[in-house]
This record gives sequence, C-alpha cells and structure tokens, in this order.
Amino acid sequence: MRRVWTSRGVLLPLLVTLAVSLVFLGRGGHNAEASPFNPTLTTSISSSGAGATSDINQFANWGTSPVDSARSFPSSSVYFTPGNWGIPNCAPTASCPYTLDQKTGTFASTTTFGLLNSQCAIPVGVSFPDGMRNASTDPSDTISPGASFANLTADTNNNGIKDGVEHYNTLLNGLMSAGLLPATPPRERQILFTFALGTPVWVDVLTYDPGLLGGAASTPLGYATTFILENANPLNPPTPSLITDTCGLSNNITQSGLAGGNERGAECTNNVDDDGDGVVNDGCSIVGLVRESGAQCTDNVDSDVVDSGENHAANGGLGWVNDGCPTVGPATGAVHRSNPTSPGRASSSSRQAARVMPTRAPRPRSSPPPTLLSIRRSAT
Ligand SMILES: [Ca+2]
Ligand SMILES: [Ca+2]
Ligand SMILES: [Ca+2]
Ligand SMILES: [Ca+2]
Repeated sequence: MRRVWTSRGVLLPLLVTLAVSLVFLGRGGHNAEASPFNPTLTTSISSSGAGATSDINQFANWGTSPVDSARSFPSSSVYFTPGNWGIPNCAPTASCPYTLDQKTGTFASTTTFGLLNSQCAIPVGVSFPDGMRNASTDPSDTISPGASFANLTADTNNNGIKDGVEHYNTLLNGLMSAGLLPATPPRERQILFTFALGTPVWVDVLTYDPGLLGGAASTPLGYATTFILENANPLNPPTPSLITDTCGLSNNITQSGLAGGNERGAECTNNVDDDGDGVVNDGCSIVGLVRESGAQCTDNVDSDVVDSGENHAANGGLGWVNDGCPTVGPATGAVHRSNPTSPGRASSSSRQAARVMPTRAPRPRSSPPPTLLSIRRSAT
C-alpha cells in the first residue's frame, strides 16, 4: 500500500533525495537534525590543457550509512565553476551551440531512504541512464508539471523531445516569483529524469552567470549550478509514494566537455542510425514507463509493447524504437565545458575547477521551516 507521509505536521510529497544541491528546497525528514556537518567533496577534470574541452567530475558525499552519525541530507548547496571557463550561453536570447535533448553529462546518487514509515536506513542507488539533457531556458514559455510530472515527460507533438525539455515549467517560475531563483533566466538548463523505486523523479539543473545566484558576493566563485529536485518542490502536488523518509546522500556528477553522442529529437522518431555509430536510436530518451534494454536495443523495432505509457501508434506506426537505450560512441558535438585559454590560468583552474560549495549546514531541529514551506502553507 502506498501512502503520503507527514513530518512535523507538514504534508510531504515524496522525497526522493537523490538529488543534490537543492537550492532552498530541502525538506528531507532528517535534514533538520543537529548532526556534524562534514561532507566529503572532491572535484577532478579530465584535461587541464589551455582551452581544452574537459569533463568536470564532482563527488559530494554527506554520508549514507545507517551507522554514520554524521550523515545528512543537505537542504542547500551550489556547485561553482570558475568564471574563466568556457560555458556556452543557452539563455533565451543567446545562440546555444547544442540542441534540445542533447546529452550534456551524467549523474548518479546514493540516497538513504525510509520506506513506508520505517526507519530511514536503506541506501539505494538512484541512476539516471539518460544522463543530463539540454532543455529550454525560457521562463516565458512554461507548462505545468501535472501529476507525477506527466506533462513534463509527455511528447504531445511526437517530435521526439519531452515537453518538459522543450518548455520551461511552472515549478521554476514559482521559485522565481518567490525570489528564490534569479529573475534573469539561467545561462543553461539541463534536466534529469528517472524512476526511483517506481516513482518518477524530475530534476532541473540550472546554471547562472556569476553573481546571479547568491548575489554579488558570490561573483568570484564563478558560474553557479544548482540542482532542483522537483519532487521536493513545495509547489509540486503531493504524490503518495513508497518513499516516506530520506536522510543521507552522495552524488556523482559529470559535466561533459563535449555535448552529444546521443541521437535525439527527430532522430528518435524513426528506426534509422542517424549518427552513423552502428546502433539505431542510441541514447534516445525513455518514452513512457519503461526503457528498452538488452537485445531490445539492437532489434531496431519498438520492442517494449507492454509499456502502457508509450504511444506505440506514433510516428506512422513505428512507435518509439529503442527508447531509453544507452548512448554509443563518444560525443563529437559542440563544446559544453572547456578550460580557460590562458595556460597559466588553466593550470590553476585544474585545481579549482567546479568547487562544490555547501551553502548551508543542516538546521537545528528547533529551527523554523524553510521559507518556501511557509509560502506553501499560506497558499493552501
Ligand atoms: Ca534514429
Ligand atoms: Ca546511432
Ligand atoms: Ca519503445
Ligand atoms: Ca527495440
């Protein structure tokens, strides 16, 4: 049986907390515990050459073991990349060098869950096989998320791109209206989508120009990237879930140097190997409730006909061929992240790249609820 969980008298929509750096959004049942705040934070890059494209690998661990008294679920943290790094501008008024749904990175986490009101003691790996995908940055073009993010994951015009990728969403605009996100649109938006223990999970990853998120004092830290777990967004309608608590977290994030490697958009509405890597529709995002896998990824037909969430009559009856199958071959597309062009600065930045900055330690148990929680209460 599924149920909705309450904590401290507050109705909580499912809290899958894989995520991350929830800017101002954390509502985990244990994120208010008074515990030592001692995260392990590391960053590495794949290349330190001047001007070279480089993957940025970030690891942030707040503890996931049930015997780790210091484990915590951060309610707020932001990932910074020095301002002299090359990060293309995908703001609404700019010309983004990569297309919607192009793969821009990978993300995985381990989260400690409590299930069905039991003790919070189960570390579960939460993977995102589609990785991070480039998405619209235009706050003037929004759609509402719908129950279980159905509106975001739908593809109403059957063009191979999730509607939540093609459009901004009202959950983000709500945070802007509340002053919790900058009024200026982000320089880049990436999305993450997966199912965790059967529950749909949607994450918006926003990157802002220096000084916009966190104010002028944060300008020297560079570009700020924040991960917003929309399952924990107070503006999101509560959804009953198996998951009733969360209390530990570690994240592995890679922002790719090059964007691409996956088929996307119209390339996913056919049964053709459009990018010539020998595999049809590799890296096409999941459509519906299950992804094709194994031999289903090489048969070049719409194999998962049991997927009731997928429109198998779409695309002239082709359906969605090999949806959700892995990306094959390296990215050869546009630059997504690159080192500074000055050699001296590149060397320095290889040590400083993309620092992980927890911006706030867990609040003591007696502290007031997060700001947005108050807003939600007044609205209901
Ligand atoms: Ca194709
Ligand atoms: Ca291919
Ligand atoms: Ca399919
Ligand atoms: Ca197939």
